[in-house]
Parts: sequence; C-alpha cells; structure tokens
Amino acid sequence: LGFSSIFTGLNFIATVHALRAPGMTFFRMPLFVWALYATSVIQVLATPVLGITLLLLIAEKVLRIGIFDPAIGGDPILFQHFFWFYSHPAVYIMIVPGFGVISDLISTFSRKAIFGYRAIAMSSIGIAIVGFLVWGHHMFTSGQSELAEHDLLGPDLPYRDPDGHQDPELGCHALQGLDRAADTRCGTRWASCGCSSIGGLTGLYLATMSLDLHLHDTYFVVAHFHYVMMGGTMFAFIGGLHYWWPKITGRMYSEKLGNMACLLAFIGFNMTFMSQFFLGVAGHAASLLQLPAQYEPLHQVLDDWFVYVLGFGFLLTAICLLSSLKSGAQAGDNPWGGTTLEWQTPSPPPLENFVDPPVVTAGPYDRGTAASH
Ligand SMILES: [Cu+2]
Repeated sequence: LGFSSIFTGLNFIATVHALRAPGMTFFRMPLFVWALYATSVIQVLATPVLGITLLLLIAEKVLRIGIFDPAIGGDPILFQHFFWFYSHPAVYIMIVPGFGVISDLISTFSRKAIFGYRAIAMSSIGIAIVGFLVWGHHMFTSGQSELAEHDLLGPDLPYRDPDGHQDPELGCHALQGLDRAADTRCGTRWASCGCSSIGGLTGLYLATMSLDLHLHDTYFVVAHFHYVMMGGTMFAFIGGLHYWWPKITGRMYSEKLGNMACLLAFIGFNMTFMSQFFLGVAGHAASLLQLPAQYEPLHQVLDDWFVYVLGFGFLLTAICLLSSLKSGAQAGDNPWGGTTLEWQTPSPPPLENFVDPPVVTAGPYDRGTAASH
C-alpha cells in the first residue's frame, strides 16, 4: 500500500514536469493540477516514514530490541512522534486535492478566472512544506519536552495561513457565482456546501495548547476531523464527480435529483457532526465504554436521526448518477462551459485523451471570446 502511494506520487510529479502539453507552463496549470502536485510531494516524502515506523515495530517484535515498548527499554512517545510525523501531512494528502477540485468548479460555474491564482497555487505548495513541521500539535498532552512543546507549536499558527488563504478566496468566488442562480449547478453546490472552512478553523482551537488540554481526545476532535475529511474531502470529491461525470461517461444526470441529494446530505452532515462540537466542549471523551446520561439526548436526536438523512443523501446521489448511465441525455464536449483542457476533447475522451495534442496559449481560467457564454 505504501509503495502504491509513493509510486502514484512519483507518477504525478514526473507527469507534471515532463509531459505537459505544448504551451502549458507551470502557471498555466489548473489549480487542481497544482493541488495534485503538492499532494504528490507529500506522498513521496511522508509515506516512507510510515514504512520505517512499521519496520521498527517489526524489529521490536521479532528481535526484541526496545524501541517503543517501555517494558524492554523503549519509548512509546517516540511511536507517537513517528505516527504524527506521517499522519499530519497525510491529512493533507486527503484534503488538498479537494481544495483543487473546489477551485476548478468555482471558476467554471462562476464564469470567472480565479482571483489570486498564484497565491492559491503557492499556498498548496506551502501546505506541503510547512505541514511537515507541526506534528507536535497532536501531542500537547503526551508529556513531550517543554522545548518540543514550544518549538513544535511555534510554526503552527503561521502555518494556518497557507491553509486559511484558500478558503476565504474561494468563498468569495462561490458568492460571486451564487448571484447568478442559473449557473449554480449540482457540482458547485456540493463543492460550496463543503465545510472544510469549519474543519480548518476548529483546527486553530486544537492547535492552541491551553485549549487543547481540555479538548484533547474529546468529541470536539472527532467533529473537527469529520468536518475536514467528510465536509471537506468527501463533499469536494462528490462535487468533482458531478463536474466530471459527463466528461467521464458522456451522459448528463438529473440536476433536480442531484440538488435534492446535496441538500439532504448537507443538512444530515451538519446536524450530525455539529452536535459533536458541543458534546466535546462538554467533556465527552472520544471513546467511551458506556455513555453517561447527560450526553444521551444530543446523541439520540442528532447522531441517531440525522445520520440517516446523511446516508439517504448519499444513496440519492448514487441513484442520480447511476441512472444517468441509462437515461441521461448525451453530454457534448463542454456541457458546463469549462475553460481547462479536458473540455476541449469529446466526452468520453478517446484513447490518449486527445485526437490531436492540444496547444495551450492562455491561462487555465482565461475566458477568451470563444469560451465565453
Ligand atoms: Cu495535525
């Protein structure tokens, strides 16, 4: 699994460097490609650390060398360091492609070039680099040294900047786009309903040492994580699936059904996971053997009811997309009026993607006279 992750990263990096279309300079690449490039860098650098950790674990078990197990002279905190040195960047392997999807969708559906294109491209790279310096924010309660505590906290708040830079800018674009009701299609609804901002901002609370002492290992963390992974990655992924579905399959799905599914999932998701912030602040531990009575009402109303609304939203999404394979209208080459290269080839694309290799003469989101609506 590790090697597949590393080789996938290498594949994308090599492709970006060596196989760009004629005229496709780095700053003409779509933000989705920038995002995958940054993700690939993380994959190549972080995954070996997980491999090394597993090898050390094997060495400890087989050769009985004390590395992590205190009974034979090891240090369990060392295991946490290895784990989080991989796992903090690993979260970005999951969310950064989502940021890229959101950029592309919002540009297409708002009919506008991305404001701050270079800043967003560079902030993807910034996340990939600085993400390696802040793993200690998961370990404030572990009893790591005071030096580590401060050194590893120090870079954390400025590091939120590349992360935070993307959300407000994309939010503005979404709003610009939403004022043209006709342009808000399913894909962009999914993408803008994504709650990665709430996930990112609640990370600020957890990265603040004094607050984290209270919130560590509570439902607040569970909620934060779900807002990043589900509200961020998953919603963006489904948004991307709607966006590129006609390109992949050559069929259009029902806009009405898709919007209904999105609304249900959005309500279900927020009602389910928002409650966990409140439970966490009230002291609900992340894992409990028995549920104390004071947490039960919120659990029952929200987790036990709205989680089904969420599930039904996803089910409806699957029905919407899959039924289009049978009954959907034919999609043209460019049903959304997209400006990036994939919209200049038939849907579904032929073998090798293009009949003739395309020549790029403008930025990814430039709307020349030909592309404008
Ligand atoms: Cu982290």
